[in-house]
Amino acid sequence: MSVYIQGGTVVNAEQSFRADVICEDGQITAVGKNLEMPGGATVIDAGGQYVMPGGIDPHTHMQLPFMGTVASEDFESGTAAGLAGGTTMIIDFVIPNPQQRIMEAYKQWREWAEKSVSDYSFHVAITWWDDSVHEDMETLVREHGVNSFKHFMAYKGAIMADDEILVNSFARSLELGAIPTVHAENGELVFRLQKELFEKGLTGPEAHPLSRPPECEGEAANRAIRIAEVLKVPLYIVHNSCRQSLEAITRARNEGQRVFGEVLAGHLLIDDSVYRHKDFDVAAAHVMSPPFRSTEHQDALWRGLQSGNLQTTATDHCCFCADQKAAGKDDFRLIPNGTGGVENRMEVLWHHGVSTGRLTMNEFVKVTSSNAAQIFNIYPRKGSVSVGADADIVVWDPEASKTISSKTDHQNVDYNIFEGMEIKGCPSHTVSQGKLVYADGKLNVERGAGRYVDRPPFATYYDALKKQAKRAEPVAVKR
Ligand code: DUC
Ligand code: ZN
Ligand code: ZN
Repeated sequence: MSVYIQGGTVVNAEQSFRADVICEDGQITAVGKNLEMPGGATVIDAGGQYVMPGGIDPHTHMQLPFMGTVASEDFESGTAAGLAGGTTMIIDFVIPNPQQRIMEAYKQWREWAEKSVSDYSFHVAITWWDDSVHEDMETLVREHGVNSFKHFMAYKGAIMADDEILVNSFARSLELGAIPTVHAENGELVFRLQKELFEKGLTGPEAHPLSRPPECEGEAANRAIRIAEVLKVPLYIVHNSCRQSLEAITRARNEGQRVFGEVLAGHLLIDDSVYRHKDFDVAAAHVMSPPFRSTEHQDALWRGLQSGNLQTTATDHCCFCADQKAAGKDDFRLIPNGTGGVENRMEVLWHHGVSTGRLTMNEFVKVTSSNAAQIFNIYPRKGSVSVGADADIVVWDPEASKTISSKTDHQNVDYNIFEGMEIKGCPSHTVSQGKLVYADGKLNVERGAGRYVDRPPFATYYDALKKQAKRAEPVAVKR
């Protein structure tokens, strides 16, 4: 099976150039001018279009059991929606229940994900601590291609990781050559504010952002950063939504600390007025954590992306339909947290990022694909249009336009947070593992075709970090 992408402009993170691209047996086998077409190849005419690495969404939650229900988008529908939007790989999350053996949860998620139509991988959440967690982390890194562990600093009474868990897990991550990641919100403060607001009679979705102010996020981001600093381990902070957490990241990076930051397409483009919408269903459809913020924060996040202090974009795709959101009709604390977007991330970022001049095309490739591949150690297998890379490619038509709507998208959720947004610049074709899976608005995917992608540990760099940590050891005074 081969695909010949003819006459386009290849856009990688580091450069753009005119070239044809040949994909054979799942890999890119040639990139150059006037290449000879392999016999029987599927031809994509990319004249006037950009040929870019398929997107990597490093933060999704397909069919997540959460807050008494299960996310409506499963691995099959969710990865298909991703392909329709040019995203050819997701990194989802295994989230064990506290006290559940993490290997058991990992196996469960692997089974659920077998029906994926595009490639995928898993971060594994550390929601509790004992010797079995310590042991299973090693098994996951050494035998199962996991190089990142996630910590929820919020969701008290459920999956929240307190400082003891953070310290144990961050230290273990360094030993194993894995990167810790955090959802940074101070769960104790959120719990208290939620209770206070509810008792004052604020029971609707308008209370959601008030219960999770930016200061709660800034505090948690800074705490995680300082813990990582003391333990000398790199850190990745997911879904930064506000100036406060960006400032904590920027400060740490300026001090030479290895801290990475992710931003969601939704946080860049949607403001907190949505929570004051008169219709409960609309307001509840936007309930996710951390919440959408005021425009002051959006401006800061764009600057973070432009300056390179935020490196990746994601969606936190975690879909719940209106009947599920209705669980919180009388109590905003019970609205299942989550919104979609895996299908729209790349097009809204192109429209609001590249077309506005905030990002160059190469920066767009970095923040939608290559940086995630590098941070999670799968580059250049993913995140690059180059010989030897996986043939995961999006052909981008800068002239195509559309209006985003849940009526026409492929996501399995009844509300699209970008509903009605008019955008210019969309994928015309998506190639996944060397097969043309999306063209002319139609998907042609195969259940189960997606592969689990192993992500190796960061051995060499971490060896140096461990030595550095050793050198810093204090010497006892002999008396
Ligand atoms: N935030 C959400 O909105 N949903 C899933 C988990 C999370 O952290
Ligand atoms: Zn989160
Ligand atoms: Zn999440």
